[in-house]
Amino acid sequence: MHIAITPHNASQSSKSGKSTTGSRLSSVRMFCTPIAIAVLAFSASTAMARNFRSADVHAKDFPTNMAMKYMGDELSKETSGKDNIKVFSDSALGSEKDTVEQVKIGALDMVRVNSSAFHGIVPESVIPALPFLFRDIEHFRKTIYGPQGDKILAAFEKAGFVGLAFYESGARSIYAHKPIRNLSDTKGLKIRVQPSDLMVGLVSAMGGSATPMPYAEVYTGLKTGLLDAAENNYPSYEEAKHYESAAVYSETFHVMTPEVVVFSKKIWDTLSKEEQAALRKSARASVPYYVTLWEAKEKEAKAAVVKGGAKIIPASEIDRKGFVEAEKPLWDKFANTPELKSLVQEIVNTK
Ligand code: GTR
Repeated sequence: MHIAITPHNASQSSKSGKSTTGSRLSSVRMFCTPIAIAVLAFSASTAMARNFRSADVHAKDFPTNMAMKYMGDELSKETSGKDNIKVFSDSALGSEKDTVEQVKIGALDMVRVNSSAFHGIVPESVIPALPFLFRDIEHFRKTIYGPQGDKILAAFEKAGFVGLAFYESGARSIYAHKPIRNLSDTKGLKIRVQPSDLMVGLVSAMGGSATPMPYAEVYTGLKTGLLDAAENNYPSYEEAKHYESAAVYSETFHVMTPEVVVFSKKIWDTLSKEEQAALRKSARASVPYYVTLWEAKEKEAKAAVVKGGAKIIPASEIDRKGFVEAEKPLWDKFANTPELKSLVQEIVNTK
């Protein structure tokens, strides 16, 4: 029987310098009856307060981080003040790739990243990032906050992660020093992408030269001319001040890759059933809270970049048909098993 009483961030030292966790373990060995085990496991799981550490590349007041704070408050209520969440914002713990690796090995409890950070790890995570998959935000919400999203979240488990929630991230568009209206405008441009094979493929299909790099480095990349362009939603375009050097935002709306909140499976397995249920419940509760903040943020950010001098090329001026045709082969390339294809079909068929 496995008794989970050693969460790495909740160890308490006794005066002798020996950890209480350690002395509990020796008691378990001495009184290894089912009742003793149950009592000890219970007292261990009720006694240890935990402040789960989570990472994010965005600033403290960005909707993702406000939602994590909300999730922490809910978690605290659910566990009578025992558990909470501490957010490390602004890439303080590294890039999205770095923090996902920390979560995988259990060095970090949880993370909120864009799901593109999982493209190489969880094949199902690629699906909601397929270019031009969603007809609109309603289509996205019906599926990704619905049964298809649940299936994709469940798939994180095989890779050592517990998928807790998706958050929408609007649509990503290309910004450069010039307008992007059709494929001839993207040809030859050096365009920063998130480190993901799908995103590299997406830009290559537009005739661009894809340059994967972490979010925190894009500002300098654009400023120094290492990059001609990048792609993101309005809130990130504004937050990271990319509009200072790539002042034309063309509404290509090419992907709607969601944000995802994941927990380390390694640490999850040390939690009580009650804590696991409380985490799942508080993550679910954070979604409508997030959506309200996100909707307001998208509008605010768009107004702020225009105020800051950015020019917007509206979706009505973009050759969407041309981009859709160029990107369509990526669906078969990345949804390359019968299971993945049927999940894509389910999403497409959802009205
Ligand atoms: C943002 C997303 C971040 C990060 C960033 C990027 O939209 O919220 O998590 O992935 O894009 O482009 O690196």
